[in-house]
Amino acid sequence: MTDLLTPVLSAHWGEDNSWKLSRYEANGGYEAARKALDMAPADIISLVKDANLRGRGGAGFPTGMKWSFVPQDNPNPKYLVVNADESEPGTCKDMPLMMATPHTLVEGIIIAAYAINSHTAFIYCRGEVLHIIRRLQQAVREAYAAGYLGKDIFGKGYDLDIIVHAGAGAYICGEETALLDSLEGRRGQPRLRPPFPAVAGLYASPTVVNNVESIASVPSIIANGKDWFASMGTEKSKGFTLYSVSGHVKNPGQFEAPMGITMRQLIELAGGIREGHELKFFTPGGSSTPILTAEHLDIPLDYEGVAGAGSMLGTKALQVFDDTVSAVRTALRYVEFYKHESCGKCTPCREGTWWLVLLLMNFEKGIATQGDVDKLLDIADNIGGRSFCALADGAVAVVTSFIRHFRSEFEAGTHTPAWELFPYEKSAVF
Ligand code: L3W
Repeated sequence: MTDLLTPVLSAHWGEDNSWKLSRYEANGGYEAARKALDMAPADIISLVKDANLRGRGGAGFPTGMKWSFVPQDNPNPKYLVVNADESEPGTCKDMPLMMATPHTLVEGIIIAAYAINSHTAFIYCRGEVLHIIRRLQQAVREAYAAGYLGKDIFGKGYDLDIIVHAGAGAYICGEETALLDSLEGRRGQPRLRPPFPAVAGLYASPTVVNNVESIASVPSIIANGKDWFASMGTEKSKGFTLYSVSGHVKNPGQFEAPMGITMRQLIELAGGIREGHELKFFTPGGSSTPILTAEHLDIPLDYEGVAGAGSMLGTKALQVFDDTVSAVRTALRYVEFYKHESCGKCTPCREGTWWLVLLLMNFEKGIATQGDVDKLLDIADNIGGRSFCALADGAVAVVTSFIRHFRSEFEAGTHTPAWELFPYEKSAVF
């Protein structure tokens, strides 16, 4: 099974002092950045476009295309912002990457910032992960000391500063426009798009927001070429990627493999489902993606295959749940998360997630009534697509997909209220 793995980003994670500049350079680090600074920015963008690198933060938007949206005739400074606010439940790929080989990210930032003509880049990281923030700061300090950041990088006449910024720990700040508001010092709440950040982002200037893994993948594309990258993966989803497998498998962890590997293969790589149990359901990409079940074990985990199965690839965070798990309780636990993390800016999300939790608690307690399943679906229908950002859609995906696959479990937790069985008692109750 291990021949399915394609370690590129994770190739050196196990080495001593893998986070240090000296170790990174011993493994060929910063060669790609040197090469890139000899290229024309437009050629770098074309290369990344041709490699067909798609954003690894959840949406799969083509990275090179995003870079090409930056209007170079805009007189404002251009910014690169790395979204390191990894918070999607089950997602734990960017954190180990930044902990083990932070220089991969720094090198990717140099290349990406140069390509979009930016001289200031930010890494926006969750505030709680102090160890990661310190590791990033250490790597940035090392890069400055070596002349790889600051003025006249590698003596090639290009200047770049990187600022590591700690957020305060809010899921919503992983949404790119809320992240930008937070970075500007305001409460992190989503902005209306358009305008997209590429046109008017940080301080209303052209800004590219990319996920950690997307940026960290760039040096290997510069070093090995577009054909190498495009030789991995499926027709429309190219390259390697980090899958986070957690839950009821024997060996949970990060698995770096081509786009399009199947869930069955990933579960085998993770040692299989724990002894004596069977798969009940899994999330293909964190909790914001509709759950799938055993019948979906052989779909390719790429943007198209997962979409065809009625879900999304999202952050490639595969949470595996076996037959000991209650569908109702899991749905409640997930939706409680969205209710807690809702920024409150828009009504469908603020009120809707509250109502979803209230109803799901009744199912969990066994006091839901006949018709509450449809009420749940009706509330979900009134939230979906009506909120400011995708947070509420994540809560909707939980509810609708759990009911689609496990409606009978929800119905088993309902009862017919006494006043419907005995109309006389209704007047007694009210
Ligand atoms: C310029 C246009 N730029 C789109 C850019 C846009 C963004 C990127 C993707 O949500 C998903 C979400 C989560 N001109 C553009 C344009 N762009 N059209 O392309 O945009 P979009 O709207 O498709 O997605 P998004 O808002 O970035 C990401 C899902 O990922 N997810 C991940 C969650 C992860 C976290 C975390 O760990 N912090 O929150 C999981 O499934 O639900 O659907 O850059 O500007 N015409």
